[in-house]
Amino acid sequence: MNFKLELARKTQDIEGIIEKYLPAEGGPFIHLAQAMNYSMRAGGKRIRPLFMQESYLLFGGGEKVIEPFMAAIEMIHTHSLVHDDLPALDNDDYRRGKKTTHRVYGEAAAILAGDALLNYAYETMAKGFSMTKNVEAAAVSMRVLSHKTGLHGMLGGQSVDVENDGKPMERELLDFIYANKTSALLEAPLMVGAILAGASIEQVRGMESIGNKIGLAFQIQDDILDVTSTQEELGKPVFSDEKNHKVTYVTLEGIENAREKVAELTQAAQEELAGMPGDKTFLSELFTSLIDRKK
Ligand code: GRG
Repeated sequence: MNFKLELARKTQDIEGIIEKYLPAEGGPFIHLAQAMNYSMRAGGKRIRPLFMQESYLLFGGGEKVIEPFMAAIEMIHTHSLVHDDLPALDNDDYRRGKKTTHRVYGEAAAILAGDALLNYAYETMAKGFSMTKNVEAAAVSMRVLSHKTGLHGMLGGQSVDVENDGKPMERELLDFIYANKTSALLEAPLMVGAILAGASIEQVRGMESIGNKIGLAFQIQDDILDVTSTQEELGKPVFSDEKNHKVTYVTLEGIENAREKVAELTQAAQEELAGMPGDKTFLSELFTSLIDRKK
């Protein structure tokens, strides 16, 4: 298998799936639909739907139900980016190599587009209920996604992050923030793929644990890129953590320790993945590629 070619092919397929589930641009609310679609079409690595699809395949899934769930998690993720870029939060001008949604459509429209994307994600997932023989698995998947995205996951982590902005922070608190703000949204697709494919509870928990480690590694790598990359490569401003007075893994532990931690977490995730059924070749290479990612 040529990993790069396979990744490009799978990412293109995912673009097609996402496109199918985007709202039509028409009617009195056309401006809102355009703002939603602008952020969804702005690019992005599509890692979360890819994780979901790969986990689904690992456990032998073969129905179309996975597609609305894949589109939905990218909508949830994109909503978080649109809102995170707003003046009240990071106040960023660029995301995914393009002007941020509020810079193009205005702040009010970006707030509404983020809200609408989050809501549309659940409407989209619900479409999956009529696309599977295992409706219970679809219901459990929706519950997992809403849990990992909300108070007990991404949003909870983000709120603790925002409250501690500019304050000194211990590793323990930073670990909590990363586990929720970032890992939760990488655990969720691995879990949902497994659940929809009919994996056992132990296997779903195993995928959650893998997502937790990959999520931490992903966030620490994000901290590293913020101080080592360029805006052209990253598609968003660099040194934004410094600008926002953020404590990060890099500011607490230094860049070399941060790099070692990324490698260590990825290795641990790889070992857990090796114990899962199915062909793990692509997912394993994908995890490795995330350590070396440049954006
Ligand atoms: C709802 C305001 C709000 C925030 C939720 C997830 C999050 C918290 C904010 C987004 C910004 C951020 C730093 C998230 C941490 C996770 C992370 C590194 C996201 C970027 O994900 P990529 O690299 O982005 O997969 P692309 O653009 O490739 O999809």
